[in-house]
Amino acid sequence: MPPRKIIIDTDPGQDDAVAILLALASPDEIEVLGITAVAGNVPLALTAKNARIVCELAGRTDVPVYAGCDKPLNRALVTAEHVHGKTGLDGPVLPDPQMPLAEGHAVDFIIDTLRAEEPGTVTLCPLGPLTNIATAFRKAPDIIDRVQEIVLMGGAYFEVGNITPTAEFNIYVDPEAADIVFKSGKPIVVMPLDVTHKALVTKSRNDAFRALDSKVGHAVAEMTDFFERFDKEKYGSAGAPLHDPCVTAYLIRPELFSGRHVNIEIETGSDLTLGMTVADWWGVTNRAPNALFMGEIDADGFFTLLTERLARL
Ligand SMILES: [Ca+2]
Repeated sequence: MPPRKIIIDTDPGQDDAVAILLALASPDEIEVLGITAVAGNVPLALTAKNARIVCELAGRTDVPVYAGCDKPLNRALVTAEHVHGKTGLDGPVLPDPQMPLAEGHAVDFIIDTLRAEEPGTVTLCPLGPLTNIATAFRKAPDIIDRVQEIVLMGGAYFEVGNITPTAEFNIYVDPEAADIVFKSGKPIVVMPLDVTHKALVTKSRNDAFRALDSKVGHAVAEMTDFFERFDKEKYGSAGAPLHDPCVTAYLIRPELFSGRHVNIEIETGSDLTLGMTVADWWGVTNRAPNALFMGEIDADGFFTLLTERLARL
């Protein structure tokens, strides 16, 4: 099997960084055609910079990084410095990137790539608000049919919300974009908080990153050290949830995850529940399933995979 071609759409973010590192460490399974930055955890200038910092950390300055949309489709940007720190990548001290941004807009890169590659061979991996993806779908509807699959981190059902009582951050920031993506008719795999809150970096798991005793191992350990302060205080959990790496881990070892094919609709109207992913988990409507919504993860298997792959960088 040739490696699966993907575009990573991202708002790094410490957990985005780990997701990207896992992909770049797995060339037998994953070919990263490019990385597209979007505004989310921090503003676009920082996410576009952080994506390049991560590529340089991995020694992969050949991967093009494009800057995309700097604000949601219809709304003001909401950011999450309270979780990720003011740079978005607080924790390790990493040098400013030397590699330049690729020329052109991320949305045009997504469109051009899908038009250039064989239909059904490119998977989109959104790790942030869905603004870039929705903008590409609106600007060039012909590319939707050419997408192989969308594997994204976002939403929640049993865990409900982390930025409001009922909404997960990525979907909340740009609910109109999420609505476009979930109505696209493409196969979608969703890694919601229900899964990612089970992917916790405990002390022993973080010690395993540090024990790699490499630049990448230390950087990841220091990122999760920073990241976990927020979650420990807020949820009393054992460590930081590694949200976004669930997406890239799924591409390598899908059997680590299980879920249900259900209908997902995005709340775009209510002020109270804006950005809620209304998942018909119990099949109580006749709305057609439009996503594989994950519910369980083999967390030990996930961290074993992650540590083994990060050791290759
Ligand atoms: Ca993210």
